[in-house]
Amino acid sequence: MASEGEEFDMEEDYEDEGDYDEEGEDDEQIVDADEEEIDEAPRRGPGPGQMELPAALRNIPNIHQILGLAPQAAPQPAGPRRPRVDESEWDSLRRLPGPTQQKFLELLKSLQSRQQKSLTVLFLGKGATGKSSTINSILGERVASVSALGSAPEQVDTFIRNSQGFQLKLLDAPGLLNGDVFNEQAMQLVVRAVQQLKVDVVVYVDRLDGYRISQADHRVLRGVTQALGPSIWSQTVLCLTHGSHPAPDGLSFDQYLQKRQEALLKAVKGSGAKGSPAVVVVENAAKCEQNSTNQKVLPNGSVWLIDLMSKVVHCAIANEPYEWSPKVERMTDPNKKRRWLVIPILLAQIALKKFVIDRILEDDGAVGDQYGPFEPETIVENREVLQRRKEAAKRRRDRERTEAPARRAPVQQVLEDDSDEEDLDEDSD
Ligand SMILES: Nc1nc2c(ncn2[C@@H]2O[C@H](COP(=O)(O)OP(=O)(O)O)[C@@H](O)[C@H]2O)c(=O)[nH]1
Ligand SMILES: [Mg+2]
Repeated sequence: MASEGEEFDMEEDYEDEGDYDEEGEDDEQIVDADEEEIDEAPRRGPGPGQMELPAALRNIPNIHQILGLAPQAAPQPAGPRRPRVDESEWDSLRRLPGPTQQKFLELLKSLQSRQQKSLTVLFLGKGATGKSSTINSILGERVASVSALGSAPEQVDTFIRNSQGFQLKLLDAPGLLNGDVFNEQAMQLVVRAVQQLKVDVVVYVDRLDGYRISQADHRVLRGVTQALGPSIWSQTVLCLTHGSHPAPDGLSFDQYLQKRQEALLKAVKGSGAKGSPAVVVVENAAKCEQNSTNQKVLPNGSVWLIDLMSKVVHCAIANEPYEWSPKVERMTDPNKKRRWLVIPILLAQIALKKFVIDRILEDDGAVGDQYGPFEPETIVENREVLQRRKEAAKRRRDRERTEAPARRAPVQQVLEDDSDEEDLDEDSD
């Protein structure tokens, strides 16, 4: 068995790129997403009077003047890619083995019988774990672009397939790790996507063939919990790809899976998750074993595509759809967590000014001015005046409180107020 801290050599599995079961696929229909976009992009060739130089000459300084050619325009950087939305009838469902098709339709019907006409599933995880490949496996067509190195943080792509009045919506998110750092930018793209629709289930994708949970894994899990809220995990299915990888060190497949899922679930819990996701193992590669009805099976005989869809649908049935709310952000964003303290602190500051600082300043005015302290007798007099003013103000407030203001004649009120002022003036004299 690999020692603690060691991980599988991933290179071996990267060779599987493009090695999908395309049985019955019409190759002409399957267009790689990236190719499609490159074709649509306007081509930028040399303009009139310009000539494309051989690569060897391009770096020679002033080569265009030397050859008497118009300089070539600097290449324009490509803008960010727009999110891709691919919607069509789910014709490719017919390419899946018969029993898988039947089970899928049954599952969709069980949702429809609960008045649910769509199922939205968001695929999350680090890059190159198999999110896009798993989407392709479910749809039965190679529509999400697969890359051995994981795609650069781009966009959340949406694949919508309609079947008999039901809509399956699969959201393919960019990888959540950038080097060793949690990819905030990718997470923001995900948050923006889920702000616009209700997600029924999240499928968090990782690989079965990993032996340890790295700091980077913890960062990603914490990042997801913070961005989407701790209860997102109760409507998540943990999907482990590369399910045919041989179990190491004489372990049975089930023991191997047990170890890996325990470690991952512990890490999920450690991220602050509420609830624990169901676990499913998948094998997207064409080399995957098949049973007598051409369904792909894991080493333990499980028909994983059916297992995956069953767990996703059960998770959707068991939970209300996830709706992003700004509360999540307030709860998890350390800057916004203590916002409620703003008003109490403000009130405390006002009270401090009124009852402490103002009184000190008032007394300060009685004991001296900018030219220095007053004579002791003046201080005593000033303090007496202050005291009388306070008492008069208090008497007036008490009177105002006890007398109904509506019953008092305005003239009487004015007279009373004036008499108070006179008292004070007399006092101060
Ligand atoms: N052997 C094997 N390879 C897989 C599996 N799933 C994905 N891959 C390969 O892993 C690489 C990354 O897959 P991709 O779907 O692009 O990952 P994403 O970045 O998470 O979308 C590709 O080379 C796939 O061929 C799987 O279950 N088994
Ligand atoms: Mg991908």
